[in-house]
Amino acid sequence: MAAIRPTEATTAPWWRDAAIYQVYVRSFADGDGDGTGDLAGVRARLPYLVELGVDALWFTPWYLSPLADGGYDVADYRVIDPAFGHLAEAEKLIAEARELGIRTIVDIVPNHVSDRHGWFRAALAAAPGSPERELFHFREGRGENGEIPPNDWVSEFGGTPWTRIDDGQWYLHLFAQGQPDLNWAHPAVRQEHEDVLRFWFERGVAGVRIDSAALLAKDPALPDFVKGTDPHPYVDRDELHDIYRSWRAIADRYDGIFVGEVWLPDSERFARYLRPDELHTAFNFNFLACPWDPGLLRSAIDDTLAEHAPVGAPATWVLCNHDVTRTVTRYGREETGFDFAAKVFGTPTDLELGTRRARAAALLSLALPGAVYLYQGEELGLPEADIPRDRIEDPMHLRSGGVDPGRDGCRVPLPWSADEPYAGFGSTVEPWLPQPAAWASYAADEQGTDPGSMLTLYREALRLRRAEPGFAATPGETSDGRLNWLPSAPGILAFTRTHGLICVVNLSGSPAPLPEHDEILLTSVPLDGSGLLPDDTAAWLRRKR
Ligand code: TEU
Repeated sequence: MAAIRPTEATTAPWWRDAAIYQVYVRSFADGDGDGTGDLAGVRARLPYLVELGVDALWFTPWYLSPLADGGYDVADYRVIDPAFGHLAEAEKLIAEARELGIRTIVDIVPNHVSDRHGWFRAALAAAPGSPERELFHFREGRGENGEIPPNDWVSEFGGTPWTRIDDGQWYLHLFAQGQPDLNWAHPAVRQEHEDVLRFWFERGVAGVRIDSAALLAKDPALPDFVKGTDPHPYVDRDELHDIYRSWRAIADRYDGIFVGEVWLPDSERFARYLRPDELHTAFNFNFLACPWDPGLLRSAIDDTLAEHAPVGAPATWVLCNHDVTRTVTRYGREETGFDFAAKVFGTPTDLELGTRRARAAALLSLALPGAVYLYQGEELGLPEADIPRDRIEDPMHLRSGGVDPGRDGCRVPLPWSADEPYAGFGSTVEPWLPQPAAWASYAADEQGTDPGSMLTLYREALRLRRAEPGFAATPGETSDGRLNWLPSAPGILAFTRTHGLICVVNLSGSPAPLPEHDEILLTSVPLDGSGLLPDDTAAWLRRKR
């Protein structure tokens, strides 16, 4: 039933070249009609994911949560939020997907818990200095009456990362107020997370995505932040590597894998997380944030491969996720790179241009050596949605005083069928985030029968990527770095993989000749017969000799 790669590639570990689909459960499909996506919705859509041709699903947090940050505020790791379903259903989903050849990756958020988590409630009920408070970072404030936060850090979501409670102490939260940071110097914190890993591996998951993986460890003195200080008081501290080594030992017992969310500009520091006894993979944010520019893309690809090679880890290629501007929108703007700080309301966007580039970028990223991540709706070419301001729930927006548009624009419930209410999301009431008026025109059912749709392109590309041995990781080869640039004109990215496969992308501004080839496997838009590749277009070719 599950398609497996032909011949020689069958023994390379699956995660070295997997296509992994990110499911934002709340917005994927609504099985019970209440306006929120759920596990029943995912189970009903498994055939769609099989047809799409993905190897694994990464589920954003599905645990019990008051949703102060879309589920990244976890109240209990061993309980599925009732809005999504229940534990037995998650187990069923994991098993059903596996039967269909699709593995499951769960999302663990070790930096913080929800303020409704049992540990934090106990800490609030206990006295300053109590063992319960030791699991978090509680401190006295500064100033005459302790009215000034304990240090000058800034929350990842803006404002101070400290909240004062009734007895006068403050607690640290690098993200929203409802996400108190755990004290990773405490052995009980380590013990608990190791148990949680075992809990999910025991339930058949194949991997774990580690949220904010470089932020867990803090300088115990929690000093003010002095720019340029090394080590940083809370980013990329050496203590983390010991934590991930013990996690790796657990994963190895279950044949499980990790993908770390590691945003670090320094590639040498980044690669340290990917040493053979630490994480298997980490997200490649340099590629995700890279503008649509041939020189910058080529350097991002080269740098990525060069930084992974010495540690033997496969690269990951990501164009979009639940935190960033949707690909077709980003590429249709003047600034085609991604930067949290640059997000503003009302940015002019040329969606036709953005979509054309996103189609080419899909073929580029799917042709690169390593694993590739695809965010739900990317295969439908969904644009970033404008959410009415009074409906935005994202704490990034709320904590910016309404200035930052936040991340809800990429989290809108998916359109499944053009003719059904709420574009077939499954709800009988309005979904938790409103869908734009044009949403039905992106519906999966219509795209599925349209040869020119984004969905058809992704299906075809994923099918070829799986069928062609030239796209696969080679067993025994640890760098997966088999990419050779072809000499080409300025603005053209052209490279070969093995078995004669060629990927070429034209960013030169005008039509360009195709590299020498015997066969055209796939193009991001139909070619006109002139033998030229139009601007902002990609092709997969084969050369027999
Ligand atoms: O994102 C982490 C995150 O937001 C930071 O890495 C930030 O993007 C970076 O420091 C740039 O400033 C994860 C989740 O993906 C996100 O949805 C959550 O809101 C966040 O963690 C908190 O759990």
